[in-house]
Amino acid sequence: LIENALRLVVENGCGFEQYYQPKTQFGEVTSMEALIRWHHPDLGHVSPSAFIPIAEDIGLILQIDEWSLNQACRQNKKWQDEGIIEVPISVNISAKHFQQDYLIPMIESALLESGMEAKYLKLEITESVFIKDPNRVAEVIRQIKSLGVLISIDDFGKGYSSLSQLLLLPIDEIKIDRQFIQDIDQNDKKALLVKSIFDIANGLKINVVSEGVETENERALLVGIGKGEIQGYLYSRPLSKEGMEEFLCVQT
Ligand code: G
Ligand code: G
Ligand code: MN
Ligand code: NA
Repeated sequence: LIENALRLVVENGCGFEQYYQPKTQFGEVTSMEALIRWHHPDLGHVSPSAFIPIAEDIGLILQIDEWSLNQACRQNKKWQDEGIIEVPISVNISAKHFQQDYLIPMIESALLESGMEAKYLKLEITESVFIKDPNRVAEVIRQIKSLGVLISIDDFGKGYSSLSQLLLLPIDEIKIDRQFIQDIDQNDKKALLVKSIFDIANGLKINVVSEGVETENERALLVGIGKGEIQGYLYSRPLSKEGMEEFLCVQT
């Protein structure tokens, strides 16, 4: 059922919506993450954690991510042109793209079509991309970097995690997985682990994002640990375009 509904949405090119979650540093919005939303007339809201894996299995993920990428670049450029905000936007990209030849042309086309400068685009990839053919992945990452686009490692520490990736690849950012952030103020082991991640990343000049920050105590502890961005419900849930514009209005 979801499969057929997804096929229809992808074919018709509508039915998805993009939400945006701010990332902040010292309370200021420093970037944002684009997150896809799907509302189906009969199925209701279908979570991306449910439909993205299906889309990956049935070969629709390339088109979905292409939609997300184009939409994010277009919207971010529009916000820049309107003088609303000028920050990088992050787009989640499935590991599947690294087994195809379409990723680079897809990025080039999104930048060209939107007119957004490459330095405002960040791609979030998970560690799982490195499982298959790490050499090829490294080469694709270098090609992305040569376009001037930034690379972020999402859900850092969650799965197949290796510091050697950080040392060998031109990574711009890591996003520490929510499991390490949750209740960090009450867990000395988490705090110690996260502190050591910050130390290495700061030393390598890699940006650190703490994901899933929900409480003031978590935020305060993280700010004490090191320099980085905060993302989570404490500041804001993912917002619609209109919601984000309202949020930014209140902020400034
Ligand atoms: O907001 P949350 O429920 O929004 O997101 C759930 C999962 O879906 C996250 O792992 C997120 O990275 C992923 N996701 C959200 N939007 C996209 C997208 O456009 N493409 C891909 N590949 N994954 C996405
Ligand atoms: O896998 P990825 O990091 O791209 O997914 C981000 C997911 O985390 C999205 O589903 C987003 O809605 C969710 N998220 C963002 N901030 C918080 C938070 O503070 N708490 C929880 N529980 N989820 C969050
Ligand atoms: Mn992400
Ligand atoms: Na994540």
